[in-house]
Amino acid sequence: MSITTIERVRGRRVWDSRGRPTVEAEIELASGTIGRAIAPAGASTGSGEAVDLRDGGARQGGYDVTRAIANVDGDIALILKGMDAADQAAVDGELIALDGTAEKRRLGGNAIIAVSMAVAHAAAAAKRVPLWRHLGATAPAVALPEIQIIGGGAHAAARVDLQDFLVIATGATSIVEALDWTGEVYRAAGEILKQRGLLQGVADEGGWWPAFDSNEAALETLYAAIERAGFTPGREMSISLDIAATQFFSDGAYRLRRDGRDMDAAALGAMLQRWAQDYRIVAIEDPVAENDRDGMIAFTRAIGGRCLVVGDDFLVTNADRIRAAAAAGACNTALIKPNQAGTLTETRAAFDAARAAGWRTIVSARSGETEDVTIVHLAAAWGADILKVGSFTRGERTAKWNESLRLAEIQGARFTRWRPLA
Ligand code: 2PG
Ligand code: MG
Repeated sequence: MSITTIERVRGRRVWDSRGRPTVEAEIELASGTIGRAIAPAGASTGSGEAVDLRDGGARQGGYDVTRAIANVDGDIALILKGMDAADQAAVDGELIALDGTAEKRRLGGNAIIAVSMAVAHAAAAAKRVPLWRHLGATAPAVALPEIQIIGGGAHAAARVDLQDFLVIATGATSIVEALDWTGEVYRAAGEILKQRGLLQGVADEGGWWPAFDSNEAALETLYAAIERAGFTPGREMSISLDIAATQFFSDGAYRLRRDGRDMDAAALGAMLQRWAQDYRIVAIEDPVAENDRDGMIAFTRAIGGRCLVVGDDFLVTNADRIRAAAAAGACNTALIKPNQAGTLTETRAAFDAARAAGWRTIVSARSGETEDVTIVHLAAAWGADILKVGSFTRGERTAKWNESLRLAEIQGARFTRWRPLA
């Protein structure tokens, strides 16, 4: 027995930023050290993701997680007791084998990812090192933030069809500067929306939720907000978009309700290309529906090296899918969400596959989040290019940005600046 031998595993029912129950896993080691982690949850989920196991029925709108918690307390606790928390690959291998399904539908991806991450936290605590160091880095690499200013799609009752209107501080030389500038743009956007009488509230991830007449009006407003804050779009502060196109794809067409238009992939792609040029957009996520492989290849080819083409629902943090997409020329950037993969080991494999393909990497939170900051440490340990965590407000978001600020103060820390593709 060593200080990192797992003594006890238990689940706790805690709450997320949408007011829904979620799974916290707690691992106690022989040394008495404890590690905890909480599963996040998506709203615009890809069909290939690890399954988020919910109770169904009437309680908590069907979102309760008592079955997932019971799996942590039962089968998972039984199999992990006595294992070494420092051997993440072995722990994750057992979790995958115990579940036995490709989608982690038996134990629940939410139960498994919470346990997988909590094991890493426990091992780090036993070694008395921060998580980023336990994960193998000698100094943290603080990722460039990608921050939502305006929310739409599934996160804002489809008030606009597109899901995220974000900014990336492409001219920033430090995390402090990147967050300062984002704060100015967030405030400027709020002022513009208030003046125009468009403000309604905030979307699921904390971005402004306005009443725009069209999707492009949201883009124009964000462009204006960057200028009002004293920056040049495409220079210091640039726009990025998460189209989340699966959400408005039905019966063979992309249906932009806000614009009163139905489009095919080619027309949608042509519109996005025009926007990319007119609004100096530097990254576009899920520009086509999750199963539209040909559309993704065509879009990636057409936009060339001018823009990050990010696969989220299209890749679902799956190493095999990333390799296949890279071979086919679809996407040039992977969104990395641990709960899509289900274990830390599989998340790392997806990250490595993206790197091996010469792609950029974006470690990402979900729309349903908590105070858990594990992803900030993953990004810092692995050297992700970008960290995407929703907006600039609300505690579950600021928990991550503030942790980034702390990591940046550590001796030897580096900030990952924007690098254009070509
Ligand atoms: C996304 C995420 C975060 P969700 O689509 O990238 O913005 O949303 O967690 O709902 O999938
Ligand atoms: Mg997305």
